[in-house]
Amino acid sequence: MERTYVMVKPDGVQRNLVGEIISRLEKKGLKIVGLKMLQIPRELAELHYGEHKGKPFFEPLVEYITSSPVVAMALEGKDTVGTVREMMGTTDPLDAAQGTIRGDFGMDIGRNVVHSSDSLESAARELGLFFAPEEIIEYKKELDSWIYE
Ligand code: IDP
Ligand code: MG
Repeated sequence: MERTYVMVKPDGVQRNLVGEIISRLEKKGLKIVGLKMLQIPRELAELHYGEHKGKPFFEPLVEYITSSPVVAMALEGKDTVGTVREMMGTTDPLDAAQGTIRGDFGMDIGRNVVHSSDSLESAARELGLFFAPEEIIEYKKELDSWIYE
């Protein structure tokens, strides 16, 4: 089992896409093990997107992600990092396949609705940035045995 960090970005929240996005992930069979809304402080945004510091889109990206609340999630399941990346689609929504979240709901690379970790290492790092250990809850669901053999 893997855990990944997923976030509905400010545009997703403003455009009433929180339920739709959580619903897709939930229906796939991913288990929500952490969930909250927050307004990201600048320092946290700069840490989260640290790998992009110095790039031309860094400053607008930090402005965007701190402009309005986000919904942060920890999701658990088999091969979860890769699965959610596929469900999310490529960075530019205009290139993203139809049927993916970005492909279905986005029009601009600077407003691409959702974030998810790109590797197990970034997942661990990002989950650590956004959730305190006690905010991630390990629990059993009756449905587990209907989702995994
Ligand atoms: P990802 O979100 O698909 O992992 P990254 O390359 O890690 O894509 O970029 C992080 C975020 O930075 C993107 O989701 C997008 O919001 C923003 N971004 C990336 N490239 C550009 C760009 O060329 N112009 C504007 N924003 C960008
Ligand atoms: Mg990325």
